[in-house]
Amino acid sequence: MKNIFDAPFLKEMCAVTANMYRLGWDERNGGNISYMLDENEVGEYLDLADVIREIPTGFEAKELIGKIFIVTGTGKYFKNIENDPENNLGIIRIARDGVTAELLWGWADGGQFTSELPAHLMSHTSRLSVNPENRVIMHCHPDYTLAMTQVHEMDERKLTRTLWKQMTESIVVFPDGVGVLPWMVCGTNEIGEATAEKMKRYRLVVWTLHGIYGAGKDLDETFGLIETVEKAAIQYMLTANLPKVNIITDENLAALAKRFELDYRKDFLNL
Ligand code: 2HA
Ligand code: ZN
Repeated sequence: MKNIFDAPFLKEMCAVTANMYRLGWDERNGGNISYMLDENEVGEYLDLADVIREIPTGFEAKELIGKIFIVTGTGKYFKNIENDPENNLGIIRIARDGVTAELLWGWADGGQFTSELPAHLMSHTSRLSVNPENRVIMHCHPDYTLAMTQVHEMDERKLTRTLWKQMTESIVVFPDGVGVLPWMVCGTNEIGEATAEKMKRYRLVVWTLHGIYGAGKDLDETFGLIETVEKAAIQYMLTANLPKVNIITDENLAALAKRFELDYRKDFLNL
């Protein structure tokens, strides 16, 4: 059996969470990630028959039975993952009953998965139904995206248009736009269901006055989506109070869509 601390997926989780912490996206215990792993790859590092603990998830995830995820822990700090992954991360498999998580590794101090596990597992199910390649759900609290939810109308069409118009790359990176949820209590099945519903159409969902959810095929892609929204939000917050001299028009956006052959939300443009 290979050493789990050498596993590329574990190293990637350590690197991405350290990076997110340093960007200020994950203060204290803020943020959470779940990353679906390949069973054969995990089998090189762990005995898949050795279940350390069984933890109820509080809801049924039928479509994910047998799937294995590496997940951040509840109450754990992104700041600490890189130096102590075994207490701050866990590897779980959704058991045959669909409502139990089997702990295969991690949370050595008795911890468990993020309180947002319902939002994550429901979002995985949604994304897999539209893209079988999806493996990552990532949640964090980036400053400017969060600030924008205080001052910008939280309407999907209006928010997406504003983000697209902040910089040329926006529509290229998220042509599908951003979904929006109103303020809701977090850590509940309700916000999980609402997020997952949005995830059928969007890879990005902004939670008003809370943060953002991203979905993608790997950690890099998902991080890149959130990073691009945050960059556009920075542009907006730096310039919202200033008279605009130069702007990206709807015609400019349509020209970008043509050049990059984007499958984009045409109904979000006024043409
Ligand atoms: O994990 O970010 O939404 C802490 C949170 C809850
Ligand atoms: Zn949060």
